[in-house]
Amino acid sequence: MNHPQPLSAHTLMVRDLLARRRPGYGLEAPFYLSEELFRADMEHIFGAHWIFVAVEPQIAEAGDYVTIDMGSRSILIVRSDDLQIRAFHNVCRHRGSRLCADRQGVLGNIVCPYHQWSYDLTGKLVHAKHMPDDFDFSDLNLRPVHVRSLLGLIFICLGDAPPQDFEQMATAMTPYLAPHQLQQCKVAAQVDLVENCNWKITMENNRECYHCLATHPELTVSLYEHGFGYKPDAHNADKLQGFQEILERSHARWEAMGLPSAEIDTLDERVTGFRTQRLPLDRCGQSQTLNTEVASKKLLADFVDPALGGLSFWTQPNSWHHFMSDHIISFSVLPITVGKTLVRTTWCVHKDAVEGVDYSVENLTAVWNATNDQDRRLVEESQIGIASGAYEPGPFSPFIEGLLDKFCNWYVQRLSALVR
Ligand code: 3BY
Ligand code: FES
Ligand code: FE
Repeated sequence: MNHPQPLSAHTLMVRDLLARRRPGYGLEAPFYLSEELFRADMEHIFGAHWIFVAVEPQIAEAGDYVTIDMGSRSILIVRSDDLQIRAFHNVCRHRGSRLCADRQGVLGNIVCPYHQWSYDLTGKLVHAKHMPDDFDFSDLNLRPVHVRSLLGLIFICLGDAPPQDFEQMATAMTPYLAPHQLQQCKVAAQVDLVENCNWKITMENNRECYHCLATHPELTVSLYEHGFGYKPDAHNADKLQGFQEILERSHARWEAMGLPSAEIDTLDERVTGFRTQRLPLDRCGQSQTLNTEVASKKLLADFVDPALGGLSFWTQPNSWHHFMSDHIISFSVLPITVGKTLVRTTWCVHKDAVEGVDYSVENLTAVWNATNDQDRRLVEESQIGIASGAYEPGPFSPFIEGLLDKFCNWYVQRLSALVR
């Protein structure tokens, strides 16, 4: 007969913290500071969910690869000769060397730098010198990682049994994303920013615009103040009504053009929680640029109207994206250590857009480079305050921090389901 194992002190501590979380309030300090919680996050959140890591234009051709680091993990993502996208643990089956140290490049075979064991792009071990004649290569293929592309957005799952509801997200999102044709784009710029904070502080900051007006002068040129998940209160009802009218008019226009625009929100209802909505942009309404006009004259796909607002797509636990008429911007948040987080921002334009003619990288990246840097300062100050010992979780605004609450709800639910 199986006797249940007693729970370890660590598991009890995590379960106690999860059980104590007050909905509508922030998380307690150990969630941002404790090595044990970080291990739980890496095992149960980043080790078991669909994680957004890259876009297909980064690996457009056979042999192209990128490597992704999450905590101590390193993952190799390649496009094989049959043009499939494949992902593997970036670890040699001989004595464990990391295979590819670079962030991106082109490969014929995957050759280990240590003793040159070689794997083809399907992960099959094809060459190992000085091994016995009857050596069985077939046991020693690279360990695969689950990988899915949602119309060019690449997600991986390190768990053995990936959440099945990725399919539901893909089905719901396909009509929204398909018109922008990310797979026909090229990467115009990619910037890595390391933030000295826990990854959840980075994500929480993304899930509210309470801070936007005071912090983001460049972004709020194009972003409507009331466009980010506000609920009416006594002070903003009029302005919100005004935004609602703009939203309805814009949605009617875009839907008539075959561009789905209505909100879908499953952020704290699904394992693979996500949210989308096409949001009008202010002024010229074209793009998240300093003058709100398109950054690339060569529009995406077959678009002729530059004023398509921004289709936003947010996924749990680690990404957000804005699809506009002229470019697509994607953000992937990847934990490095408990107090260090990578924010990788990727700007894509039409693959035929010519730098210096159709767009400049400086203009394309100006708003979000500035915004990311402003956010970096906010999240680093939060980490410092939370680490000071005086922090206690405070209440969220029920009017403008609803999506932040959903992020925390999702996180607490998922960890509670998996920490045993
Ligand atoms: O880009 C986003 O998803 C939002 C918009 C404003 C706050 N946050 C950065
Ligand atoms: Fe890779 Fe030896 S560790 S070939
Ligand atoms: Fe911000």
